[in-house]
Amino acid sequence: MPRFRDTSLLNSKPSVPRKDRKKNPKDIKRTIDPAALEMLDHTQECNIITAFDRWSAQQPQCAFGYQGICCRICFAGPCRIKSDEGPGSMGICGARDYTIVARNAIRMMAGGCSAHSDHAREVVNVVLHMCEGHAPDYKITDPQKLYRLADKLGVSREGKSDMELLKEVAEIALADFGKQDEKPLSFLWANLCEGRKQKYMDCDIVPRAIDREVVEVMHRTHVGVDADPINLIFGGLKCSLADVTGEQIATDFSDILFGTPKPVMSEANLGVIDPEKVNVVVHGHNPILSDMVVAAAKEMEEEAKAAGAAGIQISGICCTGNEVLMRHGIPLATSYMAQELALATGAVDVMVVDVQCIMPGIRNVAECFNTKIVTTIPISKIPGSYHIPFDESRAMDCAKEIIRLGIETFKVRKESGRPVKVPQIKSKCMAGFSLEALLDLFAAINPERPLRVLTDAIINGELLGVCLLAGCNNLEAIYEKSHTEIIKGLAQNNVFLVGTGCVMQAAAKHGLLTYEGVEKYAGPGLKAFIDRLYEANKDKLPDKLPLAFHMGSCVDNSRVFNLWNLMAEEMGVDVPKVPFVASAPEAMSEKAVAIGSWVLVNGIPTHVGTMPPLEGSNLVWSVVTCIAHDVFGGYFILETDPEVAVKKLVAALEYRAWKLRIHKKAAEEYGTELCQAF
Ligand code: MSK
Repeated sequence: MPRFRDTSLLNSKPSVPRKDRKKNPKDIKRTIDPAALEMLDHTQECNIITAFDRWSAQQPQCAFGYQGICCRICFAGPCRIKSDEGPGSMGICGARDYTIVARNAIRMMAGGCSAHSDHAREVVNVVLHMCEGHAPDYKITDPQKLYRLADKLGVSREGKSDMELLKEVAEIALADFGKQDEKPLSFLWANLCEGRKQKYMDCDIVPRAIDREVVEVMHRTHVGVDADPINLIFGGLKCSLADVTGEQIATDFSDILFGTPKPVMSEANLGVIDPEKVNVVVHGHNPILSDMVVAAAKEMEEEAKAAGAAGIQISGICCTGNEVLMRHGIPLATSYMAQELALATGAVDVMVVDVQCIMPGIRNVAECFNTKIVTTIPISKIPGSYHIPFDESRAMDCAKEIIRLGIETFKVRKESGRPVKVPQIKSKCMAGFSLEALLDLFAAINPERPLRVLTDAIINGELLGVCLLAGCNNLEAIYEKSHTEIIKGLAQNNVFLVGTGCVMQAAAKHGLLTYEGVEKYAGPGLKAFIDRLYEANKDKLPDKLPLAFHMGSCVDNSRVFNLWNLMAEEMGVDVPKVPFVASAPEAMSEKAVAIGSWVLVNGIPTHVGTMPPLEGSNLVWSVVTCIAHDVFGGYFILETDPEVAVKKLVAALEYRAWKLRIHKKAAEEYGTELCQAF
């Protein structure tokens, strides 16, 4: 086989070694978001403390924790290992650096899996209760999605009402959480291409039940159980596959309940907060609550006007913001790292939260104003906040109670005459690209085989490949700088961009979810591809297509998981041969660790722009960056410099596309099967 032109960039080693990763703790203005910068001046002036100040106060952070070699799983410790001192440095129990780093890492995977899947369980429970008549405010909004799901799971639809069918499908989902047999998870197996199924069976990482895999990780990482780093990591990877199953369940049932997203226009950044309106910010993750709040606000518009407001402005933060943006075009206030800055405007009347990514610090900022923080879920409370328990049997009443509190707070705000500070900064954005919506765009060009539109564009070289942009914000990086630079850099290299979570919120805020973004940053191949898609679909689109395609919330990474499995099937290969990469430029949460792990196991090279706590063990480092490639085809590219990250992601895509073309040519020339080696 001819040699690939340049393999120097096919490596995972960060270009900046640990000792040179310098940060200036005095510079708290670690962002490129103009609205956040304006608010940071304001918070400094008013002595309002936010995450940006706390980041500074935390410097320098513990080097043991940073590298993953602080062990706290029993209280004989904490034990800190100096791996460069060799085998003599062990925990009190004798645990070596590799055991400690691997144990810590897979506990993070289990944490992420718990969060995604508990979110999913809540959605399925609402569905079941609705089918039994106990959640009257919910309904089946997308029956077609239900039918497709039933077909995929092999559930007969004959003679069943929609509610009966939905109940049967929901029971299969619930079984995936707690079944006791050794069979694979239904919602995982129904979505995998054959190559991946075989790989997971060969590697003995087929998850059996979501809850069981989390419990197994907690057990095997208890003091004195599993000390073998490879065994530990493979156990964690099994749990990460349970995580994607939870995400799949959450997405599928949310679409059935609230509708499968379609392209929609909206706006993003703090400028969407309107001081003349009752401002209710939905924050967290689960659409079970936020969708109902959106519906309640529509019904209560007149009540708000009677109180002297110009109306009700709902806006979103984090992934519940993504959920209501995708389905209803609700604007985004901001993303994870700037959640306190939204409150520091003084114009938010109620911030209603459910689960995940809610900083406890929001309560302190809210106290500076009359803002009400409302928690709604029994497992997620913040001292000093209001708690309105969200009860699915009277969901609309609960949502109205929250809006009413917003109206009352608005009245007090207006009567007080207290000034507010809202940066007049916002960007137009297009979102709503579910997998179905993407396939629909492709189908306008090739109705029989819609995915061919994308795969052909890659094979003929118009596109270099596809990149999933996922993950959080992390002040280890400059807030939203890596996100935006990586999006622009990949677009210039003709990479088709799909994304979820807070990355897409950054893209929305910086004008990258618009056609103007295409005109400014897309390479000629990507621009031609997006223009062709638009031309074929212009009658049904609200605007020209954007530079990056927003596919939803964290759990909606399942949509992208479906996309690359379908691409693999369309191309007749296993996933590691598909020119697909992923990037989490500012990863932060345990959920991001779980996602990154299953993306890797799926066979996708995965860039992480903030260093995960793995550097304490060379062995674990080698497993996730090198051995993972040989076994699964995916590997981590750990790179803090966004410019270098773009080069490495482009190199990974070029290598895959080059190999695929050569193998295809060889198969055609010699009349053989397409080589499956990656
Ligand atoms: S909200 S998990 S900070 S993407 Fe899903 Fe953003 Fe990460 Fe939370």
